[in-house]
Amino acid sequence: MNPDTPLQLLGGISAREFLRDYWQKKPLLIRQAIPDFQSPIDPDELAGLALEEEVESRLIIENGERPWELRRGPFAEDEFSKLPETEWTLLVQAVDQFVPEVGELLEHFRFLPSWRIDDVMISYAAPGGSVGPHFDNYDVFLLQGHGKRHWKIGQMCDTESPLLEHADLRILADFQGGEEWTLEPGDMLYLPPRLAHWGVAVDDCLTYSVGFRAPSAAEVLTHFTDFLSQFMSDEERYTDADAQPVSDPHQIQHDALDRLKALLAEHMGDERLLLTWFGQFMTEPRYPELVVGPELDDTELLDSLEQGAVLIRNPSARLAWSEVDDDLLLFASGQSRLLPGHLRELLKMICAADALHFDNLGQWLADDDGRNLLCELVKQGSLGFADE
Ligand SMILES: [Mn+2]
Repeated sequence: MNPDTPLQLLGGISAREFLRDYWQKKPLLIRQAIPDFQSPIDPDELAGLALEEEVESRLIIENGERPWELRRGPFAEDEFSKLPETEWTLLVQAVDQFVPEVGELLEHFRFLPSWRIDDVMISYAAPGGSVGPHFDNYDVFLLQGHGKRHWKIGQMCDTESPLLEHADLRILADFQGGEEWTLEPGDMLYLPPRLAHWGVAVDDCLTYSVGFRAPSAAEVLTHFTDFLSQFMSDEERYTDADAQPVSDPHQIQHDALDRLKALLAEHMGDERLLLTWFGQFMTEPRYPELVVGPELDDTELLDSLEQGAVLIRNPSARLAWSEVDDDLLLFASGQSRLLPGHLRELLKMICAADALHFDNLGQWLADDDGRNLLCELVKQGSLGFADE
């Protein structure tokens, strides 16, 4: 993709301009980001998903049993019929994993790394429905799917920003409204992290939130050091073979800190392990129980493909790749695999994985490493056979 091509999705600016001027910096309203957008899912289908055990859903009722009542799914069918006429919202997470047409929307966002994308949450709101003024720690693109929603943006927030007292929701006690817009189907609003926003349904409305993910600094440190510690022996310790006589035995001298810093730097600076950890961490699936595959061997895989089977990425799987020296690393749903450099084009195909079949896999099926990799990914559940 040429980063300088003007994109309709971004209101006619290029990916390069968007990243330079807006990404993580300031909001952008895009009228008709997806012209004539027809929501691939309707409110009834969304409510249907919220009945399912494996789907994460929430209901927020502004004037429920208490203000901003939160209920968690899965819901029973009759729960929806008992709701008031107005001022409630149903939120369903990761709809992209359950409805392929919703997953396809993510194709529009290929100018950003796929491992930064979290999920497509869809919310349905009755007239007047909202989840209150709030801020998120993530970037989000809010695409209007059906009906109209009125958005107000406010101030930049942080952990000090006062919130209403609520056990589960982070609703701002103080919203300093700025610009506001009414979004219609196909319109989209980009919001950077920590910008206060408040969207209220004008009529029955569906809003798609394409959410991004970024690990917190605390997560990076705790998870990476946990990962590193698996490779360390108990014998490797703080050492001070260079110690000098001390004048006061109770004082911790700064040379001790220097030795600690050297020990930390040696391990934290291991780029290969950092990359391995990061790729594994960023491809961990949201729902690992949905990434499981069948027992299969090379021959069975080859037979299936010869008979016309098509492999696609499991919508619950996450894939990414990188390079180390002359080798390649494939990250698949929290696992990593070191692979020979000649598989580069296959890795790219697998990660894009719209459809892998006998014809486009061609030579790779004759390559032992390639065939073996495909087989392992099917067994792991990251790739699966498309339904006929
Ligand atoms: Mn939000």
